This record gives sequence, structure tokens and C-alpha cells, in this order.
Amino acid sequence: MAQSTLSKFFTAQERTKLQYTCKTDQLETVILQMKNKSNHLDNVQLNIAVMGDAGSGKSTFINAIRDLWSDDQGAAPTGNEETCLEPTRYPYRDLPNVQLWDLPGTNSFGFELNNYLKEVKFESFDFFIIVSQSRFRENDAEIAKKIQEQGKELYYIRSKIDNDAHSLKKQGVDLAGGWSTIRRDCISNFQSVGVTPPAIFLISSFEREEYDFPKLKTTLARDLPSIKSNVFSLSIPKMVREITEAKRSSLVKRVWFLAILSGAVGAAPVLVPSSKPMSMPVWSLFTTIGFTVTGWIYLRKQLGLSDTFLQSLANKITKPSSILKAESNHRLPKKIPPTVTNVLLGITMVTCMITGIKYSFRPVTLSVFGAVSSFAFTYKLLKDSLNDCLETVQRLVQSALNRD
Ligand SMILES: Nc1nc2c(ncn2[C@@H]2O[C@H](COP(=O)(O)OP(=O)(O)OP(=O)(O)O)[C@@H](O)[C@H]2O)c(=O)[nH]1
Ligand SMILES: [Mg+2]
Repeated sequence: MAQSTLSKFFTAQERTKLQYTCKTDQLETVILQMKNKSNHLDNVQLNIAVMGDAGSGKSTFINAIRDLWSDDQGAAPTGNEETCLEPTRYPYRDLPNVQLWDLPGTNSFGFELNNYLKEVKFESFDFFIIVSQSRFRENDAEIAKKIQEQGKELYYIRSKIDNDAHSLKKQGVDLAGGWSTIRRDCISNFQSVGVTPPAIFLISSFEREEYDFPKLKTTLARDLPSIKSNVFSLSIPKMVREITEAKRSSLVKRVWFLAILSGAVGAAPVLVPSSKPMSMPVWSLFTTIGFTVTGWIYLRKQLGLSDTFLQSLANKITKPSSILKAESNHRLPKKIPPTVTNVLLGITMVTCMITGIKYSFRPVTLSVFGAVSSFAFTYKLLKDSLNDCLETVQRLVQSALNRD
């Protein structure tokens, strides 16, 4: 299961092509290829985690949905002893490219939920089925909360419902009324911990034609395309990071180059013996601003973030260009990030201070100050700008691929 996010959706050849296309400044092609992929997710493998307390009936459910009984070949081991100690994968032949993962009981690993989630690599699963028996568990609510925090989806299964049917009958309670009470109880328990109630199924893994078992199978088959589409959408930030990685490292080298150049030019007045020492900090300030602005324009150009690009992309994906422009302008100079203002303020203050005690430093000292400050500030500002530009690319891809 250890794979890059990109490799989940793209073949090795497609990945290399995407990374190369991005490196050669064709952001529009990258976005169009991703959009095309988002419409063809049939072959994408979906990893469904089946979770719940030990003994809740997870393995028996996995066997049931795969049309197997516990003693059939390839069936998951079941029993009253704790049987599953590490995640185990089972193919679900009814739905191609779906893998069911039988996870250890959520009360395993010393009952520490976060520890458990780390052990089972919780974040690597795409969809979740929580299996719970006889009553609502606190653990189930906590897990559902964590799933929804990740933006992922789940089903909630109330297992061993044949046992409940037996008890209800013995108590002379009408079954339909009993099921409504269980559902209401689950919904209010989810709501009480701030979880949007998921789809709830009351099933028996032994009586597979009864209760909600048939409905669960058809609902899963029906929901599969939208689950895949949601997983793709959630993966966009990571995929963009992986696609732009090579481009990012080459731009980081340019940032270093510009910062070193800025440092060298910031120190330049020492070469001019007649220059007044008081003019040096001012020179350094202007050098920093000059290089930063030039570098910022260069970075945006390198990443292809121009109005012409946005207009052309909007036409191709038939989306109003205003939406893409809003994403792109999110952090333009009219909305200068606080770090930039703080740093510029800092330079101005230092400059004024040094200018205030004019002639008290030797030109060489001032030149060293000019070189170091120009280098440091240009590097910091351009590195932040690069991160901003890459975030903009990420938002643009997300916005371009959103179906609305
Ligand atoms: N009556 C009834 N018993 C069930 C049902 N599902 C599971 N069981 C029984 O519950 C016990 C535990 O089931 P498992 O499927 O092994 O439970 P598990 O959640 O996989 O347990 P661990 O792997 O230990 O975490 C077994 O004896 C099953 O036969 C069901 O739908 N109805
Ligand atoms: Mg099991």
C-alpha cells in the first residue's frame, strides 16, 4: 500500500509525462490531463477499511460480502478469540479494483485510539465501514469523527442484527419499531459528538438475504464512482506537490542565485571609494526590493501564472475565467502577506538606524551589512513567494477540476 498519491491514479508513464510537462512550463496541459483523468477513474483501486471493536463481526462481514463462509478457502479467519492482528487485504470480486481491508479491533494496541490509527495507517484508506455490535460505542464515534475530518466517507454497520431480532421477538416488540429505535439511537449518538450521521445498515452476516444486507451491496456499487471522485479531489494537493517537485527544486536554485546576486549588488558601494557611507543602507534596501520584485515576476512567469494563461484555461475547461482569476489573485501584492510587510519594515528600521548614526561605521562594515541583509531578505522573500506561487497552482488545479 505504500505508494505515492500520484501513482494511485496515474501509470508510471503518465507520471513521468506529467512531471516533464510541468517542468517545461506547460501548466495548462498538466491541468487538462488531470481533468481528463478525473473523468476516467474506473481503473483506480479503492481501499476500503473495515473497522470496529474486536469481535464486532468485521471478518464475518467481509466473508459475507464476498459470498464466502468462514471455512471456505480464502475466507478471513473468524471466531470468538481476537483473530486479526494486522491489516489484511481481501479482493472484492463483485466490484473490480475494490480491496477490503480487515483491520484489527479498534480496542487493540493498548486501547489508545491515536496509537491504533497510526499502527493501521489510517490515512492510507479511501473509504471506511465501521462495524458495531449490540450498541453504539464511543470508539466508533471518535473514528467517524476522524474520518470526516479527513474529508472521507463511511458507512456504519450495526452487525449481528439476527441476535437483536431474536431478543426483540422474545420481548414481544415489533421488529420494524425496533429497527427504527436502533437507527434513531445511532443518528443521535453521531450528532451528539458533532458527526454528520453516515448511511446506517442493520445487517446479519449469516442471513444475507435479510435486513439491510442486500441494500448495503447495491448502495456500495452505486456510490463507488462518487467515492472515487471524492478521493481524487482530496488527493489533488498531494498530487500537485509531486508533479511540481522537479520544477520547485529548479526554481529554488534560481532563488538562491537571485539572493546571492542581490547580496553582491548590495555590497557594491564598497567598490566606489567616493560613495557616502550613509547611502549604503539605502542602496541595500533598494537592491532587496528590486531583486525581490523581479524575482517574484520571474517565478510567476516560470509557473505560467499569467492572465492569458487563465483566460485560455478557462475557455478549455468551460469555466468563467473570473473564478480562476480569483484563485490566482488570492495573494497578489494588493494583499501583501504580513511576513513581507514585517520584513520590509525591519529593513527600513535598520536602514534608518544606521543612517541616523551616519559616519560612525567604516564603509567596509556597511558593505558587509549591505551584502548580508540584501542576501538574507531577498532569499526569504523569494522563497515565500515561491511557496505562495505553488499554493496558487494547487488552488488553480483544485478549482479547475471542481465540478460545479
Ligand atoms: N449471530 C451472529 N454472529 C455473528 C455475526 N457476525 C459475526 N458473528 C460472530 O461473532 C464472532 C466474532 O466475529 P468476527 O467476524 O471474528 O469478529 P471480528 O470483528 O473480525 O473480530 P477480531 O478479528 O477479533 O477483531 C464470531 O463468533 C462470529 O461467528 C452475525 O451477523 N450474527
Ligand atoms: Mg476478524
